[in-house]
Amino acid sequence: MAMKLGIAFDLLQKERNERSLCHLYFPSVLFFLIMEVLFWSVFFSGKHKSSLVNDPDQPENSKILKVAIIGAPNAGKSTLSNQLVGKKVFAVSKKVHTTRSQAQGIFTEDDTQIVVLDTPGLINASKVKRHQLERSLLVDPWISVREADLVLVVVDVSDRWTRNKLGFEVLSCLAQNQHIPAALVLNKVDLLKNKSMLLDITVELTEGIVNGKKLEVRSAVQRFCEWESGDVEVGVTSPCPRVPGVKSGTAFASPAALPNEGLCKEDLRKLRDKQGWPCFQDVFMLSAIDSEEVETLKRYLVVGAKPGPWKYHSGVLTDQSPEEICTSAVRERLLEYLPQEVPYNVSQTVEMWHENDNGALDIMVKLYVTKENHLKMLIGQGGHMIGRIAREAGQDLMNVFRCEVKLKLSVKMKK
Ligand SMILES: Nc1nc2c(ncn2[C@@H]2O[C@H](COP(=O)(O)OP(=O)(O)OP(=O)(O)O)[C@@H](O)[C@H]2O)c(=O)[nH]1
Ligand SMILES: [Mg+2]
Repeated sequence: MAMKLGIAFDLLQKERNERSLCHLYFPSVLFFLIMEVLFWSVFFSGKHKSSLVNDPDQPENSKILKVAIIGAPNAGKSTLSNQLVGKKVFAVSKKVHTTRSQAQGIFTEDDTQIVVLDTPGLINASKVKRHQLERSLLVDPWISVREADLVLVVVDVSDRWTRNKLGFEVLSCLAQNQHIPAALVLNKVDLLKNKSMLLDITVELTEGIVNGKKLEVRSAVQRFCEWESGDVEVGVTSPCPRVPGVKSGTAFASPAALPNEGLCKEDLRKLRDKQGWPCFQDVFMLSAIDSEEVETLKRYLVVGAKPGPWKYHSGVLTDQSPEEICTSAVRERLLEYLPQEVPYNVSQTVEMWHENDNGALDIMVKLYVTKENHLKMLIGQGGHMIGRIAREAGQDLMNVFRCEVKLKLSVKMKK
């Protein structure tokens, strides 16, 4: 317990810094400490799921904002989501389609709760069919957007093939949900040598219109200072000009449940010719790997939250179960170390989940493969590969669960 308390205190110190609280008195330190220990003990004892269904604690003037993070595969959506939550609760990898279904991350600060909806990269039905991907990859981003109060569209500015045009799926999703405010996030700015290109990219991806006005280039920080001083209203949708080339109609008034469901052929054709979206209310330029750069966006979300009841208890960080966090940590390593199609053809089941008396977790996961050569690659010479994946995924789980984790992996051929 002493160790747990020590760790919780480190955690607390980090969060204190992140929140930039200037004055923390001893009783409030104790309060946070108790809350933190309470949360993690709920997590360890496998009762995390029940804490999700328990009534959220509601402060007097509770505020909430549900933010859907959408974009092309590999744009950095999960990296940004983790950074916003302040903990790594979503899998990240350099390969596409790391995120297979929508999941929620939560950060709660004072009276405000931000629910971050991380989504799979937006793709079309033919790709899903061709690569035999799960249906959740197709529909989950759309479902998340419909639930959201704000949509963040993430674009990888380091990808010179995609950075000058919003994908058709992104445009279609925005066009069918025009009633939901959206902001553009230009990500991976650290990889861009010539930063002045960001201005051209912004003009292209917004058609030169932001917040209903012709683009004025100002830094996000300056804009943030204006909100703080009350000069700019945040969280209010500005009247969006009709999307040029797409006629107004009932399709846009009633959001579609499924990709492209609400658009007629003519609308779809016009969207295909479009490059950007003129209805973004703001633009952010950042590197999601850098917590400081994400801070401005985080403040924007907090300031934009609306009065309303919280969705989760303040101690909850994600709606994923511990088992889901475990399989996604393993998956992350599979994507990292195995070539091309191998990780996409591995399925997993959690065979055992046991918490010891000393609080340590014993976990056994079985990996199923369909091909003999995949089996060999996954095990590696002398079990080197599987050992490495188990070790590193186990380490990730220790960081998330903040306890000793023994993760064992076994591999089996699926008949
Ligand atoms: N250099 C740099 N790399 C980044 C940044 N953001 C994300 N990445 C990297 O980009 C890769 C993809 O990141 P993810 O967060 O998994 O991307 P995603 O959009 O969630 O991907 P899918 O779930 O597959 O759609 C990872 O290797 C990240 O480390 C950034 O700001 N800078
Ligand atoms: Mg992802």
